[in-house]
Amino acid sequence: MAAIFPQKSAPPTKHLALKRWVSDMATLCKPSRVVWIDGSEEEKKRLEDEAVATGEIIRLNQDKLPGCFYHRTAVNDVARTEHLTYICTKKKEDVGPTNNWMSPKEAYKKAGAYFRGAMKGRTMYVIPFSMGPVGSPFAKIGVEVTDSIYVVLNMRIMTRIGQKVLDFLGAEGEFTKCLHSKADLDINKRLILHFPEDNTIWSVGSGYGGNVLLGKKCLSLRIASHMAKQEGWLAEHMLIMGIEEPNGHVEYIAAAFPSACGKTNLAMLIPPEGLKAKGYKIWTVGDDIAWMRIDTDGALWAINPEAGFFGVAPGTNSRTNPNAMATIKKNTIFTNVLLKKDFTVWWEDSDEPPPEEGIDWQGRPWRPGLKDEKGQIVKAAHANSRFTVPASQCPSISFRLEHHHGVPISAIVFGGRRTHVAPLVYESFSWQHGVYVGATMASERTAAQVGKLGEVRRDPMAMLPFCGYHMGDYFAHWLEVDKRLEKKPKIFHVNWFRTDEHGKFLWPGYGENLRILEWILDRCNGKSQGVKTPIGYIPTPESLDLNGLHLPKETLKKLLEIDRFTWIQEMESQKEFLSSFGDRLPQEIWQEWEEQNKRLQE
Ligand code: OXD
Ligand code: MN
Repeated sequence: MAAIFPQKSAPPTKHLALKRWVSDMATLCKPSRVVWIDGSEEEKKRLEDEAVATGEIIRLNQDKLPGCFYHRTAVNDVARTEHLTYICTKKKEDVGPTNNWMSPKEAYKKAGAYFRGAMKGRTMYVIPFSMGPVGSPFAKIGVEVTDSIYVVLNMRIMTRIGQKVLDFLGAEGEFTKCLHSKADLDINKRLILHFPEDNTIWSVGSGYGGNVLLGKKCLSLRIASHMAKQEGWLAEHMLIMGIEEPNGHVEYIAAAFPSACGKTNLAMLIPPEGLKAKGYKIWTVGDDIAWMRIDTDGALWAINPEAGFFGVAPGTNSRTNPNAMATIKKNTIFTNVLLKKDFTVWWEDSDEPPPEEGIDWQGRPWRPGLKDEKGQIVKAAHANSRFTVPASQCPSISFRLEHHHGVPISAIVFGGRRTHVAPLVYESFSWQHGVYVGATMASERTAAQVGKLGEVRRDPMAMLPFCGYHMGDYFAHWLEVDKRLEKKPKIFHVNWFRTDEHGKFLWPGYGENLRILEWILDRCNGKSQGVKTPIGYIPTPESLDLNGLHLPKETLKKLLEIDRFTWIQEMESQKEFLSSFGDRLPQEIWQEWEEQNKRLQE
């Protein structure tokens, strides 16, 4: 024990099962010491100094970027590796066709071999963390053990960590056991394993946020979706934002978009001039994850379980997201962006022109126009380079982020990145139809996943990589929620990414998206007009406030067009996808598909 806990004092908890688990993990990974994270400022400073000394992180220019640090991951470790991500349940059929499956026995054995002795010569940090405000009825506790200070520093930003969490956990509280080791960062020995039946996550061989900040995708989505199914709530890949109306009333929406489709930008939107003048204001509650429960008032209430943003850097600038730019001026960890000579950072499509020189995300000297051996332009920052920053620094942050009961949701918005097919916005006919709309959502692949960019994939409710159980059962769970909801949010679908015949975006996006949200909320309050189409209600041209936008009538027509021919093809592709769930696809979803198909054929 002395070798494992060479600290002055014993582990700061009375939780025997937790102490035993940490001790077992230390026996497996063989670190030289175990340090329990208390979450204090002194500890933060100590860890930063140590990680700077070893080169794990680089201290940035403290005059220009106070409290900011820089980190590079391994070149083959820059995005989530979905093909190495598994759900490990006793029965294979429980994970469905959209997840990789491994039996718990095989998974523990295989990864156990990678973890064995993996922390030799390193420190094992024990991070108690809370997803959701500590003590909130929504909150779930996890404990992550890791051999990476980068992980500790990121978890400090993304979650609530330390002694207060242990105190809340007490001697017997439930917690998710999260084990992480960088090991030797070998992609051939990388595994991201989820054991929903054991409330356990094991991640080995990676240092990329989405794979190693285990409170985020692994706990808050894959494990939590499983818990939510058992406990009757929803764990979703959704932003949450408040829209303050001219009369001061704030309405909240939750919106699901696949990774890297602008969720962070939408969540922090600044109203365009016309709507600002009307008195609209946006409050950011979350940019990635929503946990939603039906409360005693019969309405759907949501919290953002995270405390920080892990946002994509390239493309973030004062035009696309001024609030994010203001947020990341201090206390930010930048990963895989360009390091400038003056120890500040840069990325493609940022505010400043490219610097004359710098060190790129791979640690190599870089200058604008540099080409590789194949003659391709070398990017300064990786397309999935990130910033990690406390949500509290965001100028538009809602004080409700810390509210134990969260916010009431008026509308749920699903969105895809489609160049054709889906109109700018439409409203589903009912909750059941809305679940079908979410179930058949599709998008083009982005840089947040390893794979071929641009390829269209179905991504139901943006949960394809994150649903911790059979998606047929997941749709059934959404339908089940309907039965208990008394105040039902309306369900919408949006597509900001429609293009013309030259591939140019038809809709300006960003702040202008508020015009669509305004229509959505007006629909929820029975204040705006819709036209019935075979796929749902679309706005009448007059019901959208386009004041100051100068959008040609013809463009608006194209944006709202529902081309029956393309949609009939779309229905066939949906049918193929839905069939993959076999008899676990609820009949109600087939019924919605059939009725919509009929409406389109009429
Ligand atoms: C993310 C993702 O990082 O969805 O949020 O990949
Ligand atoms: Mn995400």
